[in-house]
Amino acid sequence: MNDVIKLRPKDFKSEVKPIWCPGCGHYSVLNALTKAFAALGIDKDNTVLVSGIGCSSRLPAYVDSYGFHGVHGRGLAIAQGLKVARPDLTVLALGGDGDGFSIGGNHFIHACRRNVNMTYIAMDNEVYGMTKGQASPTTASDWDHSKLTPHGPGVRPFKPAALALAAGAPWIARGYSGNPNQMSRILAEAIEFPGFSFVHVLSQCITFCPEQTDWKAVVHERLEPAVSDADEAARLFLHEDGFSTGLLYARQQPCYSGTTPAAGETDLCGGFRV
Ligand SMILES: Cc1ncc(C[n+]2csc(CCOP(=O)(O)OP(=O)(O)O)c2C)c(N)n1
Repeated sequence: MNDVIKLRPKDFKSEVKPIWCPGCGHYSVLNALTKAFAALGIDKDNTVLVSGIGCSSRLPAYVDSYGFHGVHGRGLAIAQGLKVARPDLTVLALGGDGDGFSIGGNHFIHACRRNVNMTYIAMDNEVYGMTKGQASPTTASDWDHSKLTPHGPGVRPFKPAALALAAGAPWIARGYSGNPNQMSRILAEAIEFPGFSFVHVLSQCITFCPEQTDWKAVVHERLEPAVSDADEAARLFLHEDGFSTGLLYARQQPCYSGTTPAAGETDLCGGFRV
């Protein structure tokens, strides 16, 4: 008889050692994700992590599954294409706030409305960590630590969850690196959700934003059940403080699965022949 071997979280870690700074929130996302994979009994051979560029986007190298390290801001485009071409795979895209909301912002809103069955994890530290601390779309307007914006970026940060909702995302949750157990549960639910699941993670960068250690005093769990009405969710996302965690919004919507190929048209390379 063949016993099914149950993998532990550490079995999902690769042999590559993370080179993130001490105290970086991304360690916690890695731990929460491998714990979620173990809890779900994820098949490594059929799982692909796709990322762009940034400290957070290094994460696929640290996981023992398939990975695709793309170019800056393009992880979602690659991940959606992969999932549509290979619906049998578990596909996750991940990266940072600079990667996902600045250069990749257009892909983000269209991924939300397209609703391909995959998970997107945005590790938001409100700064470009890898390029040493410039402002991103979620940086506070008066954050004056960067030489490029010595008086602060001067423009209002946007709220990723509100943007995701407005663009049509069917499932929106928020995690916090200081609460890896809750994050692991959120990630497991996100992977199981049949549609585009967006996990906004507050993942501190204490190297360039040491004040983010204060997040632990303001982050709070939202205890009410997830909102399923879009109007109610809009009110929630526009007025909440951005620090409420948990599954915030969930609603079943039709998924995009690509156009059905005509008989005999399953050769993906065909489209690229000249
Ligand atoms: C086309 C392009 N523009 C700019 C860069 C430089 N670059 C590399 S990482 C990065 C920002 C990463 O910040 P974020 O996505 O917030 O991730 P973090 O490092 O904070 O985890 C930038 C601007 C690049 N690699 N490619």
